[in-house]
Amino acid sequence: MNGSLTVYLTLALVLLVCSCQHGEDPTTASPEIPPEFSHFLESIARLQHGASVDLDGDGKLDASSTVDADGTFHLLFDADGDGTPEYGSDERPDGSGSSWTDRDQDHVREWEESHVVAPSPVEITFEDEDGDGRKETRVTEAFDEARGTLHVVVERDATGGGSFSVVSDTLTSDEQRQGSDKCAGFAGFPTNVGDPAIHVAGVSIPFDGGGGRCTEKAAKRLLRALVCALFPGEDCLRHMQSPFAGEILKTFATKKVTIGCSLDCVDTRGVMRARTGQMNINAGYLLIDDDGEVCQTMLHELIHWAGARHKDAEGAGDDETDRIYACARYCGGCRDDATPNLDCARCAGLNALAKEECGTKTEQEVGMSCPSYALCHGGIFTNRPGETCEFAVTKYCDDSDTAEVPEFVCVKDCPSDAQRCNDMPCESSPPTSCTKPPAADRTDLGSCGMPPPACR
Ligand SMILES: [Ca+2]
Ligand SMILES: [Ca+2]
Ligand SMILES: [Ca+2]
Ligand SMILES: [Ca+2]
Ligand SMILES: [Zn+2]
Repeated sequence: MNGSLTVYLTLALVLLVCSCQHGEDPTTASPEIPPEFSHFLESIARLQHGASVDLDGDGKLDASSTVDADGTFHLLFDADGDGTPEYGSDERPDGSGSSWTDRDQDHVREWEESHVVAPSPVEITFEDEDGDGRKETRVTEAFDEARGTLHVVVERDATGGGSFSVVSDTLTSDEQRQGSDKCAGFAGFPTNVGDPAIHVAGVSIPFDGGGGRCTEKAAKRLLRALVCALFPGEDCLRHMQSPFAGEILKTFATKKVTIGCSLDCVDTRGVMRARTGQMNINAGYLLIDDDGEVCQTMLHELIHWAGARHKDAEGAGDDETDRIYACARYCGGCRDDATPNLDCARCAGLNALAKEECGTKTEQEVGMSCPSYALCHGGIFTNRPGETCEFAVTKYCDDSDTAEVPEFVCVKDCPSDAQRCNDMPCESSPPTSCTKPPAADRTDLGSCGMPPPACR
């Protein structure tokens, strides 16, 4: 008991930053590491050996792990601390394994992933993309390590009969998927990855000495970004998108990554090679970007490290609007973010509770059918309901519909035989011979115009 406690404490301390060749005491926490983050790192160190931990220190356990005799690592992640996990993962020592998520805790999984490394790496993902409880999308990603290519086949089972048909089939370079399609992102990546280096959990940032290594200043900047991206970024992700958070947590507990500074692609801040654990950063951007930008770059690459890839054919993330970009911008500090509510809603995806907190707005739209009361009048005894009507529709900030029932506002057009008088005209209605004041337009940005939770 005492022995293992000592081992654990030593481990926890060694996991804190050490710039060992600079004469600093490696057992002293760097002042750049906030105490909450030290707690997070200690929790990860404990998870590596099998434990139940309270990652955010709110008094409720949120992650637990066990390690089998053969080294298989099992992780359960209960992001909201209510005792039911939303994410689970089994990772075998050979690098194969599987993960799942049940975002709404109804015991129906929305996302399941399994991966093997031999004879060549293949990852298969099933996902319920529309939240109807049925996983209709299957993505198969096959790596060819010799050629450095990634073959991605996206299939959909439209009818639910279990037969999948191919939606897209693309062959790209692995780097292209994970960040850059502009140039070879790993040219000049450091081959000497020894000390001096910053070590935080499985992350090492070798610095000074050239050869693609970061400068000490850049390394410390990246460490700050790492702290920012994981804490509170990881906390934000847990709330918004527990699959990303669970995968990052698993990856931190089971993998290593080395960060280099040799990326020199003009418009790319970072690239990630998840399977070999290499992240390459464009040091040029560190000179001009503020901390918020570096933070979101780091979180973006960590999401890739945890296995997520841009799913569109170009591998660019749909003009930087996909879930990876949205979550990295929103949870990565929410600074310099022109569209925080939109990013928040896109990051939340099918997580309706989190999406609601991003804000809602009202849009006035033409609806399917008018109410049955007779608001349009023609000749004597000709009283009819409207032909087309407008409704106030409550929407999320990404324009997706909420469950709220649209509210009738006004009659836009009356039937051809009842155009003498419109009792409740819209602002856009044609004039009638009796003059009624138009109903005020209900379009309102609502809480979509106010900062979402992570930006307050
Ligand atoms: Ca907790
Ligand atoms: Ca839970
Ligand atoms: Ca579910
Ligand atoms: Ca579905
Ligand atoms: Zn990316």
